[in-house]
Amino acid sequence: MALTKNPNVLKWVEEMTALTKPEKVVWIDGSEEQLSSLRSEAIASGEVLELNQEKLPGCLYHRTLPNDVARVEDRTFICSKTKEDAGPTNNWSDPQEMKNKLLPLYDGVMKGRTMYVIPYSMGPIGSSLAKVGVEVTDSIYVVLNMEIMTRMGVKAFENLGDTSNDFVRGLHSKAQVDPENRYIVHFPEENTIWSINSAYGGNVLLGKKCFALRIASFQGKNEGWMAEHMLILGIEKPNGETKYVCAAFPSACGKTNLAMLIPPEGYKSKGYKVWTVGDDIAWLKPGADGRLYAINPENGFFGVAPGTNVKSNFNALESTKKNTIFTNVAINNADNTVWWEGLDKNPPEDATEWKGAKVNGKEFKAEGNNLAHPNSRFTAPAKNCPCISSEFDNPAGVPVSAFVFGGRRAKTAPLVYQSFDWTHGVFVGSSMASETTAAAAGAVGVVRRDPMAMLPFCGYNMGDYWAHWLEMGETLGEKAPKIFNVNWFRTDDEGHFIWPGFGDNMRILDWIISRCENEVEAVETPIGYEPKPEDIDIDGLDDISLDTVKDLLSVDTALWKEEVKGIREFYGKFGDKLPAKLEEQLTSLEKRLG
Ligand code: GTP
Ligand code: SPV
Ligand code: MN
Repeated sequence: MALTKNPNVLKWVEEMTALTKPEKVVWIDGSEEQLSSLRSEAIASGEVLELNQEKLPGCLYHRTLPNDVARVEDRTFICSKTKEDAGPTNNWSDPQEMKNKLLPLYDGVMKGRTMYVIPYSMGPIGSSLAKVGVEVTDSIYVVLNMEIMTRMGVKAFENLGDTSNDFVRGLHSKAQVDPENRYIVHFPEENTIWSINSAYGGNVLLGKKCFALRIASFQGKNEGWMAEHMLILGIEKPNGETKYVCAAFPSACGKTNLAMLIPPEGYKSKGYKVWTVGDDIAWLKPGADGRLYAINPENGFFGVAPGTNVKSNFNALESTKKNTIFTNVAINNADNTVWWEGLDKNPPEDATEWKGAKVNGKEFKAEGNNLAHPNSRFTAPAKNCPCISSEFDNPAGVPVSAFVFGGRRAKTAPLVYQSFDWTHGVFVGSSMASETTAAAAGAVGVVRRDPMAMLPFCGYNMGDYWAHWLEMGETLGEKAPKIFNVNWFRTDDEGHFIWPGFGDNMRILDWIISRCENEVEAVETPIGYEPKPEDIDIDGLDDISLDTVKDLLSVDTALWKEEVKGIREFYGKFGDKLPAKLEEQLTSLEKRLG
């Protein structure tokens, strides 16, 4: 039975039903009763497996097809009216042409299947920053994930009201999971997303990257706010004050880890605490006091499993102990629990690897194979997280003191630096680069420009996006967050990471907060303000000396001159969409480098 009287929703769901021709339509109300029966149905059909219910209560396992394990950037489209509106960094197709291509694929695709109608809110119900979406899908796995990742069910319709047309329409069908006909398509002017032939998270949980970044970034430009690929964390100081930081790192470059970090002993004993508001996406809007406020539109974590362990990310691991869905990790058959690379040093002997083959895990690994896919993930409720912020559900969001950009750079970028001002900070974000990871299909480890970590997620022309950032700076004026850049991934000559990272990144956050409070001086370099090496607290770090810090902060002029060339080439793609202020910033950087 329909859960709303809203005629706009009803009309659209009717259209989608007529198109996909499901045997049955089920409206998802969000009740435990309905969810529990869907879980049983998915377990009975083998779509998900039930894990050890004593050790992992409420936890499920899911395996996707080997050809469907990550986002597919080459099959992701922004179908704005004109190619120029999508810009040089997005795949574009004329909206009508794309529809003509996809309509035959959707025609009757749900015959014999059930169509689930999922109402959901991105952001706390009742928040003026929150927005409603409706996703129709033929996958129970999607329903169960959306339950964790969003505020799902009839309460979202109550928030929408009986007449509003302000909701994002998401159509998903796994169809035949055919990679040749896989499309992830956005129509920003129509608040519409069409996804077909995939069952992997980022391609099918349409509230996440598709809505909360690609569609929302476009809405934000038009409505005076921002949707960013950023974690949100609070640093509580010994005096009880909490300062909020948002950080944008590309996929699989450390957002979840930083968002949940546990401070080193020295900081803990002084009384520092870190609280998680979000680990992937931030929606930001100026508040009544003129400062920028952030909400996390999500309600759970879709986190990278490999590398997560008690030491690297205790809080993420704790979050996955109940009511979590694991996708493409390995199963330890001895006790029907999960395992992934980096969980511990003991791969299970009796294992099922991520593709489903039973193997001797120790031998399998000795032969150089991965038991879990490098982009295997957990979907965990935010409320499971031991360090979840008390502000997580605050409809007003949290005031942001600093923005931090960062990526994986073996050499060029130093451990940390601060931009000279907002405009220079926008330049720093716009010229970010990082090595690619397993989060998207394609080569791993290739350095590419990834402005603001939004290259795969900006729903309109990136030149206009930078202009929007510059305008936001003008609106916020003196109250704008300070902008920084970090790099946890500098390597030595043997390719080992020099900086210990993880919890020790607190030492860098400390400097960042101190700069925001004008509590510490900095050194002016050609690329920005850097810490005096002695201002980075390395107390308790065995392998890091003052000289290592100096080395991590060094700026290699020759490399940076190459960097300038790379940025100029990248900027060249944008033609007259490139804001003049960014061009000026590049010229000034070149001059400063001499
Ligand atoms: P998405 O969910 O794809 O957006 O990724 P993310 O940015 O949240 O990345 P995540 O925190 O899951 O980290 C991805 C990988 O980076 C994991 O394998 C981590 O172990 C590794 N990593 C995270 N933080 C650090 C760090 O400070 N130093 C080093 N060397 N590795 C890190
Ligand atoms: C990312 O790739 O940045 C993710 C995972 O956070 S996905 O939901 O697949 O986009
Ligand atoms: Mn992400």
